[in-house]
Amino acid sequence: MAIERTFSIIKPDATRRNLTGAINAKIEGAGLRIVAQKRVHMTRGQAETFYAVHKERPFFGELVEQMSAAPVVVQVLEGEDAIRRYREVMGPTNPEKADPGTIRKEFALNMGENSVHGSDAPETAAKEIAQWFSGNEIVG
Ligand code: IDP
Ligand code: MG
Repeated sequence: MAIERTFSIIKPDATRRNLTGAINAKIEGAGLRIVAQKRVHMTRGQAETFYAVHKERPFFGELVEQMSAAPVVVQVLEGEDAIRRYREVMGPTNPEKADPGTIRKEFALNMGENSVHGSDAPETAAKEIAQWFSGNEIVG
C-alpha cells in the first residue's frame, strides 16, 4: 500500500469540549502521522466552499452554521492507506452506528455534530488539503 495523505478537521463540537488532544491520540494510535495542523475559525464562506458538494442537501445550512460557529483544527495526516484508515478510525457519519473505539463512537454528539471530518478519496483529499495548507506548511 502506498503512503497517502488525507485531510482531517477536528470540528467545533470537539474543540469546544477540549477534545483535540484525545482525538489526536486516536489518530496517532492508528499509525497516522500529523504532518500539518493549525487552529482556524472558518468563515461562513469557507465552510460553504468546503462542503459545496452537499449544498443541495437539507442539512447544508445547519452544517455551515455549525462549522463556522467556533474554531476547528485542520490537519494533514500521512500514512499507509491513510484515507481509508482514517475513515475507519473516525467511524461512520452516524455515531450510533459506529464501532467501539472509534472517534465518533466515543466523542460525537449526533449525526451533525460528529467531531471529525476525513477525506473520502484521493481527489477530495488533494483538493481539501490545498484549500487549507500551502506546501511549505506540510512537513512529513
Ligand atoms: P462524512 O463526514 O462521514 O463524510 P458526509 O455525508 O460527507 O459525512 O456529510 C458531511 C457532514 O454533514 C457530516 O459529517 C455531518 O456533520 C453532516 N451531515 C451528514 N448527514 C447529515 C444528516 O443527515 N443530518 C445532519 N447532518 C448531517
Ligand atoms: Mg464526507
